[in-house]
Amino acid sequence: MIGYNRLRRFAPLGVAAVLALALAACAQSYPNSTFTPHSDLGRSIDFLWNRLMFFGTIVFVLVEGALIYVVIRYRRKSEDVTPPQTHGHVILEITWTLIPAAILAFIAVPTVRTIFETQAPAPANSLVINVYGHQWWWEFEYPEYKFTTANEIYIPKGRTVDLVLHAKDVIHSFWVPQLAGKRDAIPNHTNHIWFTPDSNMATTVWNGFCTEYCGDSHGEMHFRVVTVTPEQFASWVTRQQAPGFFGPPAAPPPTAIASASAAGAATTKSDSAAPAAASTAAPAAAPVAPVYGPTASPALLASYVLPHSEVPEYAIPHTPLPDAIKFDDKLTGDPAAGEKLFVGAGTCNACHSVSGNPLAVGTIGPNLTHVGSRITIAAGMYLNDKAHLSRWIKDARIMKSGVLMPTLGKGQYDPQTKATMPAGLSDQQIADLVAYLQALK
Ligand code: HEC
Ligand SMILES: [Cu+2]
Repeated sequence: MIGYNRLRRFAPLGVAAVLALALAACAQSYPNSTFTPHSDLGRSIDFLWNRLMFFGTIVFVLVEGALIYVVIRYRRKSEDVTPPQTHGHVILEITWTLIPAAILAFIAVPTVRTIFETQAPAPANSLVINVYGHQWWWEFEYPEYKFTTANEIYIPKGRTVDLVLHAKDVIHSFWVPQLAGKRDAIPNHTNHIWFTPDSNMATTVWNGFCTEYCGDSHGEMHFRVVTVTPEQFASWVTRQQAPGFFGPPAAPPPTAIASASAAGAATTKSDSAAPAAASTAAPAAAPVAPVYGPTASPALLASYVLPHSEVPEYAIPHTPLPDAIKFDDKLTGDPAAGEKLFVGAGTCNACHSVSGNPLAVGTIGPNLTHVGSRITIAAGMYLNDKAHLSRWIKDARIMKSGVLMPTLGKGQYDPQTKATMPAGLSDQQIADLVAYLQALK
């Protein structure tokens, strides 16, 4: 028998364990927890888990209880007495083979049913999104709407999404804990994962991860899923389909405004002066320096994108800026100059696309057509703002280990080639590029 003293010795331990459990239950929210699913797929997996946990706990308590009882009841009571020795017990052995077999069969039924349910082809009217895992970022293509984006997807609540998983290099795995996953993205093999986000859930952001080790920056291969209403989704799609543009329509330069108003005055004075006046006014009507991308229409600018003020705290990256990269943050950039640099001499356009710009069709890096409206850069590693963008362009390889994007800042050290860039972009040129990228809303 356990003595009273021994019980008293273990009591504080027991109390501490109970308290720890109770405190754990007080914690607020776990944004990356699978235990609060917001989709049909998430719930069916959660159901399976809960069920197995429930019956598993019963088996555990029974088996451990029996074990502890036997250990105490039949322990060797003194050095001189040998406990009775038994060999073999046919009925007992048959029983402890049959019971686990029955338990396994019992578990197998719901498990196999769920596997078949979730492996079946997606319903016909699903929203198809082609997912390509890259080291270390995600490419997302919406074939129905004919556009491509990276590291961030919007999906309408209540409509089934069918994610078609591919990989461009090594095996990756797709996981959004509160919505869906995990399922592997494998080179030369197509996997599907489909689910329907709850129609009554919030318009908000969910964290997604790569969950198959894929190299250096596997831990920094995140993405964001934004669940929106069908109306917000339709509006967001019109923005994504539009070519990369420069923000609000450019105002005509002051001299053009002056000549246009002069021409207007001339027309009211006499009809005979009108043809001459019209010819001088003509240049004023032409938009100013659209370069390659068209300027934004107000309707397009009004199209939906989740306001950054509504992004929940858990979806905002806090990776600190590396000290090794110095950048003059006071510089202001010129987006038009930035665009010229972007397509000049294969600097960025060798790897990046900006739709609408025939000179920027690279596919090695993320599509940047609307990069200015994204929450993060570098697959969720950094906040998408001037400080991070500029340092990223200056030395991406210090910002994120192993990236394909080269070190581009003049005089910067490239940790992959272990060389210092003799030539390269100046801080002013980088500021121009940042202004351009930020304008690509
Ligand atoms: C050799 C190909 C290559 C070149 C050249 C290149 N990039 Fe990249 N870029 C990449 C790759 C690959 C990534 C993705 C890295 C990651 O997140 O792991 C990337 C990521 C980015 C991102 C972050 C995008 C996002 O949504 O996460 C920006 C912004 C960017 N590059 C801008 C530029 C600019 C500006 C230039 C030219 C000055 C440039 N890149 C040149 C390959 C390249
Ligand atoms: Cu990975």
